Amino acid sequence: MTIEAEALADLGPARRRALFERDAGIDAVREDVSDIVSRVRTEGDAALREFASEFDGVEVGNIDVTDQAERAYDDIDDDVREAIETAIGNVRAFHEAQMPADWTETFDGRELGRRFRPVERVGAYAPGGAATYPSSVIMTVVPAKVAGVEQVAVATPPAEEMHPVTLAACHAAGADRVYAAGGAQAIAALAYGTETVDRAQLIVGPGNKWVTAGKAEVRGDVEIDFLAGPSEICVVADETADPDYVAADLLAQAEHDPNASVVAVTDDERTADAISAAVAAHLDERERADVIEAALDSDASGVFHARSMSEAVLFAEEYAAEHLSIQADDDEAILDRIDDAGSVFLGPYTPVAAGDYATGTNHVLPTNAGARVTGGLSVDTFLRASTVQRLDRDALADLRGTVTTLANAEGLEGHANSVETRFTDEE
Ligand code: HSO
Ligand code: ZN
Repeated sequence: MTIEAEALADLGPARRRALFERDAGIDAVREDVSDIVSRVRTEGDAALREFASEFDGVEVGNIDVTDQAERAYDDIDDDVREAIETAIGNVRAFHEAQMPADWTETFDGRELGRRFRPVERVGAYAPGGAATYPSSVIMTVVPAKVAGVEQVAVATPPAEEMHPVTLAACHAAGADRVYAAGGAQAIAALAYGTETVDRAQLIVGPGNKWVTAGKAEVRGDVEIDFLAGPSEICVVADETADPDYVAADLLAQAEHDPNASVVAVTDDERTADAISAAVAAHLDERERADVIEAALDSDASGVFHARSMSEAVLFAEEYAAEHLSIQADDDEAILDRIDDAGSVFLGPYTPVAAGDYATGTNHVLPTNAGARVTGGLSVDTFLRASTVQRLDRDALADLRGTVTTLANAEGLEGHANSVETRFTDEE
């Protein structure tokens, strides 16, 4: 198949909607997911086993597979263990650098501060099945541990034999529990608890449309990070970009999921044609060509040429990609004009795959234009901030009139009195 380059100016409203209001199939499964969640909520482990048999074709023995993780770590190939440790080291360093410090500031007898404390129990989802994601274990567990979370549980789909590298990554990253549970049923188990699965206070991690719809369903009863659905990439390129590099990056993210959305936009028509040709030329070389082809076929994917870099930049801003790759001469000037992006990859030697595994940045990022309102997973996800204050008598006297006036304006005389009573000996 070929993916023809298209002019941005020719896109109709339906196509623009498909590109800018991506739903990645989530709406279509909401009803089924709602049933799955309520079954797990009422039937616990029995429902988890039944869904494992129905959806994963696996008769699950132990749902808690924590004890397999250490063995898997010892048994995997040395080069895989080393790669896991290198990735963990880089992710840990980047997230340690983000840790906020408690602070207090005193002025005019008013002491004000903020202190950060970790959430206690976190559930992390690591996709499995069509593709397995030990790297997602690293991206969720390591930041949680850096933030100081005591109990981190990983849920990952069951299999006749659990994926050894995922299990090894759980051990290396410091997961406290590992559950063989996948899909919306795993999210429900983490949200409400079962006989085996401990209830989490916060659920994080990426997933397919079932997992993402599951997180949307339980949100409210439990905290979630954000909706991190099928992968997306937007490459902004100029005529200096190497079309083969751009095509390789599009094909890479497309192999995640038939619902992945991959776009490239350039101000140069010849570059757009060259990227399209490179995509067509290399598609068949990829092992997961069938998944890639489905993603490329979607109305939410495409290669576009704009009449100017400004038009290309506007497109990228509106698209609000999970991954924004800028392969252009003046990449920083382009980046200066784009606010909405989950994670940004600058220059020809920064493929998104480098951040997926090893630069140290987090790969759990908002999709479906969530980047308009939130960033990706970070230590902040796992911390809550309390504010702290102390006033001396003079400082309260300074605020006395303000508080009393506003309290009375709200008809809350008791609030006013709680201040006034501290000054009665003066009158
Ligand atoms: N690109 C995915 C993360 C991933 N890639 C995991 C490879 N493995 C979502 O950011
Ligand atoms: Zn990826």
